[in-house]
Amino acid sequence: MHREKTKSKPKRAEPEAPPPVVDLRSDTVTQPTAEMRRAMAAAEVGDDVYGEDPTINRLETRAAEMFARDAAIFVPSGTMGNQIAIRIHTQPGHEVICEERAHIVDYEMAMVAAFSGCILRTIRGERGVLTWDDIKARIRTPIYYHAQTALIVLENTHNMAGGTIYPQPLAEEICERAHAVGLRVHLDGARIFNAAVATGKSVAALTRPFDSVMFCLSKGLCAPVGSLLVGSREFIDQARVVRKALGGGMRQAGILAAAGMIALERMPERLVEDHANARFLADGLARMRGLAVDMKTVQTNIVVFDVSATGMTSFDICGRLAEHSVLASGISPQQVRFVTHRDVNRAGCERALTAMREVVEGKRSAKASD
Ligand code: TLP
Repeated sequence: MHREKTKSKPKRAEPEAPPPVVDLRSDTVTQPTAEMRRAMAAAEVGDDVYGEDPTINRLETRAAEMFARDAAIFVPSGTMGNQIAIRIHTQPGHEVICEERAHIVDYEMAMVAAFSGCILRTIRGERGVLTWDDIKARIRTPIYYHAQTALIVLENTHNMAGGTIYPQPLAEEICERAHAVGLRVHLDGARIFNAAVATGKSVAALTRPFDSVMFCLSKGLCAPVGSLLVGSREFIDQARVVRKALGGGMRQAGILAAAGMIALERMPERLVEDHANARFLADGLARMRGLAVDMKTVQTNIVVFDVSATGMTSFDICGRLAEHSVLASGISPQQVRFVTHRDVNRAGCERALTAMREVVEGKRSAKASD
């Protein structure tokens, strides 16, 4: 019997593998390093609520030493660290002064009100920086029917202003003058190691005049979880109570501290690479029509730029970038933020620029053919 030859099926082209994602949304997306994962697996642990976790104890001692303070406490997040500090430095009914775009204003919900019973008095500072004169003008007079100013919170580096570094003489002056009139000053130093690497100053020198400092291990330093609060022994003793009240007592947390220890000892030095990549991105973006970058703000690992002249919102742009496997954040309808970190190398930055060029130029050619 004659059998019809079965036709061989035409080969279907293999679908192309999508390019790896370039994630510039934040340095919080960094993965723990292989060394961190090994240290986590081998960590010696105990119950930290009993003060018996040796790895947590080592991390806290080392952090206090690096910041030249009496003591430190490990907290699950930067947000919890800031809120614990605000609670300790204030009483319900007080005012807290900070810059208008501070993390405690925009990204910690209304916790200053809900948890500490205070209101925020915000002031716009050029590139996120307030001077003593800006602050002095907003301190409440000591009349009993005014909410009294109790605390000033500064942010170094200033995230939403574009990763700007607080000029040290201004920080020193603010702390000195604030202390002279009985106010305390807390530093949100989530990215203080970026400031230290960029200025060549130690974190101890940058933070010396502040009453308390919060810094994060989980951003450019690549630890999976955790921040520390540093300050006087009395402040840290109080912080331990408030942390527990918030449900932040974390038992065998040495697993996290083991990664944190590597973050603290080994990761700061490589932040220079992130800073160079941020510069590279900013230079490329500044050359694209419709994008405006204030190059003076590009001091560390963050690039915030204005997209209004493209005719698109930041959210449209981020959506289109995502189609090119490049992720970024729209931080206001007009502004996009790129944050560089260990998991995006120079080639990734080049891809981000190519994608941005296509998004911006694509929009222009679509307009031209309208
Ligand atoms: N910042 C995050 C977001 O919450 C915006 C980011 O992607 O940059 N202080 C500053 C200055 C921060 O930038 C952040 C996180 C925090 C505090 C809070 O830290 P976590 O996220 O650990 O609560």
